[in-house]
Amino acid sequence: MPPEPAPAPHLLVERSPIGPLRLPVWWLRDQCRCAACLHPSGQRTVDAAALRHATIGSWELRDGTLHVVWHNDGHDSSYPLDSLDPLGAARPTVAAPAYWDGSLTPLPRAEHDVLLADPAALADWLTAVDRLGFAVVGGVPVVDGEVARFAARFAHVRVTNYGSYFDVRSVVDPTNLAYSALGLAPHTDNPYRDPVPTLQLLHCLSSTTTGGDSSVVDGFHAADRLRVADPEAFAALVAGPVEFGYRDEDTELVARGPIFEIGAEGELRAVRFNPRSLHPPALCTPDLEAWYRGYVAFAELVDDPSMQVTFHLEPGELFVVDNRRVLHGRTGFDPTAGTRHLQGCYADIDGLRSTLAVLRRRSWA
Ligand code: NM2
Ligand code: OGA
Ligand code: ZN
Ligand code: ZN
Repeated sequence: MPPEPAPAPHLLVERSPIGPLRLPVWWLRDQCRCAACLHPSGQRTVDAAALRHATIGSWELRDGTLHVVWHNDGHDSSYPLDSLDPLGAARPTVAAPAYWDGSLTPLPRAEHDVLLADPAALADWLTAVDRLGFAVVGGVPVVDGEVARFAARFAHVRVTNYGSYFDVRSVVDPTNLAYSALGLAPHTDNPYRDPVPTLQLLHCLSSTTTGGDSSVVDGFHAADRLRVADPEAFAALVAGPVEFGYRDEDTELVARGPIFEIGAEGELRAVRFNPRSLHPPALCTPDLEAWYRGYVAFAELVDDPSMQVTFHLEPGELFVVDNRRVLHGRTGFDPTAGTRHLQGCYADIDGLRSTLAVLRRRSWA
């Protein structure tokens, strides 16, 4: 007997109100949203491995809906044509981030008690974090651990080797330069971690000394300026990856990644920039000279005051950064002239976006 012909991999609907359609059979079976295929939770129950057996028994187009009876298991599916979305129109597009520099005014800022009392104000503030990659809060209680409590109101705190939150002040024999009085050039935190925390918060508990001014820089804007000025150096920083590490008595972290991480559509997804924890690339690294040209030029760009938004955190003030995009730094301070005590914590931006989406669902935004 001759072998059975393989079933057609697609269904051709030559004449439909929305034009001719070529529908891959496995895709079509996967689109079914009947009560058996879509659990009341909203999660799909379609078994991916079983798609292999899907073959169409019969189909018809009636009242703007495609009806299919499946040959393999007798399942019935109905697809309103407008749900088939041939142009992909229903897919949400991600808004391109709005780049900023040191001229940004006013600063994205809100008062703590307003954020807690008014969901619309919280939605606006979270939107600023999402679009600009940073925002400030005033009037935060000057209480130990408040930074993590505040973060937990809109995201999930990321516990690390530094704890669920950590003190940032000058100590004798610091294990991390953040715990000294030295200035810190703009950087992203924890590139030696995989995955890198996507949010960082820093909350000021006391500040009576001189210096210790904070700055934030739009790393995507600076990277884009480098791309225009020196495409070859930019490409070397994309190609990476390079190694970052951190070690102390009971921690040893190493992770690899490029300085500039690029998404599927060529968009910037993340910047990793932290000279303190970089392991300089090996001599055999391809394009090493272009890499260093880009690395130094990027450091100059983010050090340029015209790119920086600068402020002095007072007790009760806090800022949050998107740690994949916005670099933060501080000027040095005099630890003998007074105190400077911040507390910080890490959290993740997926939780922030979820909170924002739920607020929008309830039309607070
Ligand atoms: N601290 C403040 O990524 C870094 O190593 C920056 C992080 C120690 C948690 C400092
Ligand atoms: C940090 C950091 C800045 C500051 O803790 O990661 O960069 O203002 N601190 O102390
Ligand atoms: Zn179904
Ligand atoms: Zn830092």
